[in-house]
Amino acid sequence: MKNIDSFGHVRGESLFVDDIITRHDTLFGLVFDSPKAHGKIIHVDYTKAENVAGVIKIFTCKDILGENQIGSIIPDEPLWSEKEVHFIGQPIAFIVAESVDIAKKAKTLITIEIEELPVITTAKEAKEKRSFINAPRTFKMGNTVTSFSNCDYVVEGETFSNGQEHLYIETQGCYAVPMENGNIKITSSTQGPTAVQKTAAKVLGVSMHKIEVDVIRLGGGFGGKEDQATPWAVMAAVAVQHLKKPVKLILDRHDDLRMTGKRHPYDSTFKIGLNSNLKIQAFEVEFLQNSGAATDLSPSIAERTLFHATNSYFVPNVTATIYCCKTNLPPNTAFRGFGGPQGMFVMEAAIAKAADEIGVDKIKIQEANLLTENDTFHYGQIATQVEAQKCWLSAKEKFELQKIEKEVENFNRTTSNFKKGLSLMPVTFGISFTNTAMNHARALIHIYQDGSVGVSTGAVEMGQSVNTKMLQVASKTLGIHPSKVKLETTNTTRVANTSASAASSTADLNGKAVLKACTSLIKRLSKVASSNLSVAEKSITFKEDTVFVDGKKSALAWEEIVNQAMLARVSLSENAHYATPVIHFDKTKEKGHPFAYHVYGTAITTVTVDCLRGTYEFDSVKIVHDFGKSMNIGIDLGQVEGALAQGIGWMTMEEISYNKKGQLESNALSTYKIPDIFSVPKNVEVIPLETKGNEMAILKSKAVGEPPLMYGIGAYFAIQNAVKAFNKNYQPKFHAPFTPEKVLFGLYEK
Ligand code: LUZ
Ligand code: MOS
Repeated sequence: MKNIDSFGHVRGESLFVDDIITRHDTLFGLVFDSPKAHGKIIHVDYTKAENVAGVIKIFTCKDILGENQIGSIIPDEPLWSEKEVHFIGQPIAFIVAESVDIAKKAKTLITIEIEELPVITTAKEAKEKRSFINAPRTFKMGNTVTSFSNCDYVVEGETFSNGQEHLYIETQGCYAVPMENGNIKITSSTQGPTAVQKTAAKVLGVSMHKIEVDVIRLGGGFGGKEDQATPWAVMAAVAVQHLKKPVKLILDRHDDLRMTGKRHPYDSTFKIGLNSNLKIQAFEVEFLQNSGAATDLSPSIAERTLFHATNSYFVPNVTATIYCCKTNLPPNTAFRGFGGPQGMFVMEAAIAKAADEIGVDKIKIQEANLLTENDTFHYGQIATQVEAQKCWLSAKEKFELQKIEKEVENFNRTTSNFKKGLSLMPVTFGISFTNTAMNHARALIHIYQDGSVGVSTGAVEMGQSVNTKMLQVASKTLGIHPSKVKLETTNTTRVANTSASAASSTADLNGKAVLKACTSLIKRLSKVASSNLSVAEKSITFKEDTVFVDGKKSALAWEEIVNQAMLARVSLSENAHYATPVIHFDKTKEKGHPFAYHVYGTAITTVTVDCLRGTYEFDSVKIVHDFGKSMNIGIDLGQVEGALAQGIGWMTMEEISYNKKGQLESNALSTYKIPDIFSVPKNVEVIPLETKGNEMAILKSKAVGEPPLMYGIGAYFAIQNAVKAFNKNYQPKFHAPFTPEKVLFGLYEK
């Protein structure tokens, strides 16, 4: 089945926040933000700006009737700065005017005096100055110290992975409208409708029921709208509370790039110990996460880094520590993979360095240490239904790895100005919010009396096609044609207390709730059909828009049974709640069973490096991926391809740059390069792993949003191998992204 948004998207008919037809009295907002990365606000003069014709009001912290606080995990982030600023782009005030142009003009007339304080931009610097968000955390299994002394090889090193801009096509935005009795309706481009509702209520000083949040769909989220869609919606809501007029705020691209946080850069150090049989005995790693100026989701992201510190490998002795380092950058935030990719990059670097020092192929070490059934993860979970080796071995076999290796060897022997590099990248990714309490969702289903169906869930559609999957679950469970099912907007008045659409878990959590609600409805309708047809209830099933008895089609159509239920005064609506069973985690011991299941896969990447220019092209990425029993292979393949391109972008070309003053230098698409159609691999092949699927996944179709991003890490090591093939003296830097400039330096370093 096609994504149900396909037609609307290509015809330009799909609605995003900025497409909503606005009320005639709508006002427009613009954020006034800090020009300095750290300092005390001495004075701000708004008078000239306020006098511009068409400026209605400039809001500051003084206008907040509730709390000036938007921090979700730790309350350390004001909506509008009061006395200090902590990053360039930090909101200080909110100009509301009759048009965006008027607001822009007013903004240029605001003058601000700031007494500057020292600026920290890197995690290393923050650690030296002991500038942290919270206490460090350590996950531990076995004893690395004693284990290292028994190892045949012990290798140490350090790595850096840079941040990443989300670059959703639709920038952050919202439209807030006053309703009656002081209620406010906010249409927001958020992954977390409840986060917006809760924070708006807190800042406005009203109850949550006063705030309705509606989400139609997002033009991309990637984690950038899990927490960071909230401030804009709340600003507009504060203005509505005072002005009693609708207020729209859409960030332009420059404002969005400057003011929002990104994927966290990480500085890491590792120590890995192996035996002569290439088995990894011990792994120690210290991650310095550049968290930015406020907590945001950083501690949760740090937690996922620790969970994925050993990627797809079994390591009996592990000590993994992370520091959330407070710097003067915009608060860094969720980004597809949520700290997992940063952790896995270090593990892959450690194995690559060990391979170099031992003098074996990295692939040999990887293969010798892949997870197997009943291995214990360092966080206590026992690995079951493990597909790590199966993915790896079938990738090797189906894509004829030996042949690829020969081709690369031959090419490199016979060509001098170009070199090829090859890498294998296994991925193991845990599915569930690492915070157990967040793993729940609800669905509200109405069967209308004509037999058509409306489905509301807590899932936010952001291009990942979750609505299509929800529709498939409903249509399959009710046994009716997909055209009879409509997905409603995501709205806090219909489905409350939602977790953000995140953690690759949205289809599982909300899908299970849809399944439960539809199953209850079918039970009710079966009862009606059983008395109508005078047959036993359990002989009844629903298929092909018809009631079936003992597997045979009856004359009773879906519409007819719905109508009869209506006449019999049977409820045609159902609300169901799903909470993932089994999972738990004890933070005092850092042990438990946090994930419903894991997703596995292996990617084989080959690249050709132009050794005169330092540029490169990816010949192919060949993947065996564990989809479980995919419920929609077209959509799932799309997720793999998109995630792969995004992962390759992070590892090779997307280079975020802040100067020493905390100013974003890569502040436009002319200085920040993301993969385009010319830079994605020429050939991407994905073979679904043959497997039974997992009961905890919706219809046994495994979560697919984030795991394939980490195949992109293979791109880094493929390039590294090509550079090594050209320059035997090259010392790997493990410093991502591996841009053409860095490749060129590598090719010619002595
Ligand atoms: N968001 C979150 C996530 O709040 N918790 C998670 O564990 C998570 N994992 C991946 C992506 N977003
Ligand atoms: Mo996320 S990184 O919003 O799943």
